[in-house]
Amino acid sequence: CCLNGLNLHSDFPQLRNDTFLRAARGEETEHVPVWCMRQAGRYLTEFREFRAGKDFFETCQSPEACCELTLQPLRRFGFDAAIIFSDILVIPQALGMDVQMVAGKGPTFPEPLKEPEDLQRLTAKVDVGKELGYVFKAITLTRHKIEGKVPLIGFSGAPWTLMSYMIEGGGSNTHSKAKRWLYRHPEASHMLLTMLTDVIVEYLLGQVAAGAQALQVFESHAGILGPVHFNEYSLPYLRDIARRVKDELKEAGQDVPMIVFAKDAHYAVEDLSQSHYDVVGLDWTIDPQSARERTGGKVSLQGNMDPCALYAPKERISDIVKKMLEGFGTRGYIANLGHGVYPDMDPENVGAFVEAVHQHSKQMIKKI
Ligand code: 1CP
Repeated sequence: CCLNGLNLHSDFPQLRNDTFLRAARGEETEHVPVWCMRQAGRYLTEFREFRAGKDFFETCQSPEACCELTLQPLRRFGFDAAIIFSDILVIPQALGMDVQMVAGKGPTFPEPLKEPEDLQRLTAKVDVGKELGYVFKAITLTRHKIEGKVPLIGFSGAPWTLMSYMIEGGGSNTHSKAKRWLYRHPEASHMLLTMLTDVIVEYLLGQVAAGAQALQVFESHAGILGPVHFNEYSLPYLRDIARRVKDELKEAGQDVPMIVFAKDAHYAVEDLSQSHYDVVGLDWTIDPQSARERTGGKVSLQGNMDPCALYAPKERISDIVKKMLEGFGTRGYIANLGHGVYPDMDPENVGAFVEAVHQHSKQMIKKI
């Protein structure tokens, strides 16, 4: 009935395709499951039409809109999982920060954190159910409307990635304002990361209670940290999140796979494979075979085709997918891109990617 004091939703339609969940646990499958980061996005005409004239975060706050946008890519392609339509920046909003999505510019914080004193502006004890209940509602609704076709993934940004947005005030190439804090204000940095971690843990548990069947944590800005800073400001918090979420889930008798995606953190692949996550997501800068060797079968792997390979002709995509499958092997593997689909990509090529994963992997598995 309960998870961390939260009401566990049940009575969902029975899951008909659990390939993604089995692969996450390293179990046998008939084909390699596949989904794409940003599979709900602007490369789809129906997405652009639906979003036209609507504010981005208002869209995120509407459970019906999130449900529709989550389901759109499933109507076109044979994806083996869906990811709830939302954004990682709903957490800074829940902490009391103003975040707007500015057309042509991306997410913008009119009043970013500048100095440690600014931490006092943040809500000390966030009521996650109240501030982010709209995400939980979106998950419950979508889990019903998905009709058991595929599992639904919930997600959160990781502490360092969220911290960097809160200080930079938006996207950045250098992340120098946020990194300045790491060098100049290490204590305040740890304070902020701890605050974020506490909210993220509750937020992820709330998503499971609402119906999420897997969880992904996005450390999208890992690459800007070197190994030393990653070990101090990212990894301990990623570990803490997985351990705390897993402990609570275990107590509630829930088995929900967790995925960590630390973009451009190839130096940390061994550590990530021992950080309590079931799956390590990889970007395209790491070779599949060496990722396997370095993680030694301890976890499942997810990724990692260069998104730009979707610009290639379809036959070429098929060849690239075949090589990728041969590199990772078909067991304990979830095919994905190494980052999200870009808005100018051809949906047909996304379809070709999905088809190629299914077709080649079925043949490879038959031969074993
Ligand atoms: O108007 C629009 O539609 C804007 C484009 C867009 C979309 C489709 C944004 C703005 N966010 C999203 C949805 C989203 N964001 C999803 C759900 C959809 C899906 O994946 O199918 C998810 C999982 C995210 C997560 C997210 N948001 C991340 C982590 C993944 C990653 O890309 O590394 C990050 C970094 C963000 C911040 C963000 N939101 C949007 C943009 C353009 C950005 C990046 C800004 C920047 O740093 O430049």
